[in-house]
Parts: sequence; structure tokens; C-alpha cells
Amino acid sequence: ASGVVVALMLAGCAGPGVPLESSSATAVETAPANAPVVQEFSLTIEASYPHDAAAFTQGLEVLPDGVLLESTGLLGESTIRLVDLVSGEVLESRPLAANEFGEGLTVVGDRVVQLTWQNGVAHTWSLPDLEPGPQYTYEGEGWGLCYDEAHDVLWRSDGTEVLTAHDPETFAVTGLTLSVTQDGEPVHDLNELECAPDGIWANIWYSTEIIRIDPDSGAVTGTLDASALLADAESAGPLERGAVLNGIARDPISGRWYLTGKLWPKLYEVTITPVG
Ligand code: DDQ
Ligand code: CA
Repeated sequence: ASGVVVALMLAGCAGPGVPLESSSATAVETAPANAPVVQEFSLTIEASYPHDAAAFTQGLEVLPDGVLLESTGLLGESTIRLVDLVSGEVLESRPLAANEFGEGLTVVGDRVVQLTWQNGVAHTWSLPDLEPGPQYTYEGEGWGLCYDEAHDVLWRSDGTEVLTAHDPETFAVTGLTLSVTQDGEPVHDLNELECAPDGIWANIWYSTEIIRIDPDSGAVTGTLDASALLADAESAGPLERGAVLNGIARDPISGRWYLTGKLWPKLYEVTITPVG
């Protein structure tokens, strides 16, 4: 709806991108090509599963055969782990060093790349055994990570509105960055990420809002209110202050979506549908 309003406002002035001959009835109804259309989504909880309420979830992805890959944070408690989706049982877990704070992770082929928050180190692990591989260093903070196969880059969030592209093999910065904006305003605190065929999905720190980002422009193309999950997660008892929504994963085979939070007792399978 906001695109129509913008189009009507623009129609009144002969600004750049509005050719004079476009002042016809048809042009009035046509939104400018660069006006982002933000689709509102809503979610339905399809199932909920037990989740380790001691896991400070920082990264989440779906592997084949009902196994989740999860990264946990906090100093002295950071891990990379394989988790059975249905039972929530931790199948395999490897600790990070005591001074490392685990963050987002993603799968590239047969290995995992896992960020740390302020350590400047990215770990790699083999799949499915989680044997440690080469480590990489990078500048700045590590929050979320996802592998964008179409652009063949890893996108890293760092708590600001910027996503930084890294080479999926060497982890070197490619020089490409995305500045994420909604209605021209920066959207910061981008945290856990999930690269999907329709864009980059990000949950926003300390909020229950999830957004979808256009990987070519950085424009927000969708919003999802996930507050129903926090309400459910809290229904069994109050959560700690840091226990915020974090962890978005899409099963690349089934297309199903899974969401959880830091220190949440449950993990949810949800369907995401456009509103209106
Ligand atoms: N980050 O993951 C958003 C990048 C940083 C989280 C920092 C949380 C601080 C510790 C909170 C302790 C709550 C039990
Ligand atoms: Ca993810």
C-alpha cells in the first residue's frame, strides 16, 4: 500500500525518474521502479520441539535427516553441535575455546563455517563429524552468517545495518557489502541470518521482528512478526533477559522453517504466509 502512496505523491511533481509524458492516468498508478514493496508475512506454529534451554543459540541450520546444526555462545559455554530435531537431544557437541563466544554459522558443501562474536576468528568444521578444519580471521564483529549460493558469497552480519560478503572458500572479504534499509532508513542489529531462494532472512536483536532482504539492493522486501513464538516460549515460565528470539533455519529440501531463541525451551516449525 505504501508504494501506491509514494506513486501518488511522486505523480504530483516532475522529479527525477518521472518523465513529463508520464503524467497520464496509467503512470499515476505505476509505482517508481525503485520503490521497494514490503510484503507483510505472518506465521503459524506447525509443531514445537524440545530445545536445550541452556543453549545460548547463535546460529541455526537444517541438515538432512532431521538433524539441526546449532552454534551456541557465552564465554566458556560456546559450542558447535548437532541436534536431533524431534527430541532436541544433542547428538554431537564440540566446545570452542573458553575465551571464544560462538556466533552464526552456515554450511558450505561438506563443511561448516562458524563465527565468533568479538574474537575475529571463524572456525570451520567437517560434516558430519565436526572435525576442526582451518580457521580464518576477519575484521569486526561476527553475528549472523549464511551462504548465498546464487551469489556464491557468505553474508556476515555484525550488529549494524551492513552485511559483508566473504568468499565461501577462503573467507576473504570480497569487497561487496549490503546496506540494509527499509523505506530508506537503515535497519541495524541484524542478527541470525538465513539465505533462502527469495532473499536473506534476518532476525533483529532484542526484537521479535524478522525481515527479508533483497541481496542485490539491501532493501527490506518483507517483514514477519514472530512475537507469538516468544509468547509461547515464555508460557512455561519467565525467560532470562538475554533470552531473545535468535535462530532461523530453512530446510533446503522440504522448505520448512524452524525458529528458536537463546535459552528458549522450545524450537518451532512454522509456516510463513503473505498477509493480504
Ligand atoms: N550477540 O550475540 C548479539 C552478538 C551478542 C550477545 C551478547 C549477550 C551478552 C550476554 C548476555 C547474558 C544473558 C544470560
Ligand atoms: Ca540460519
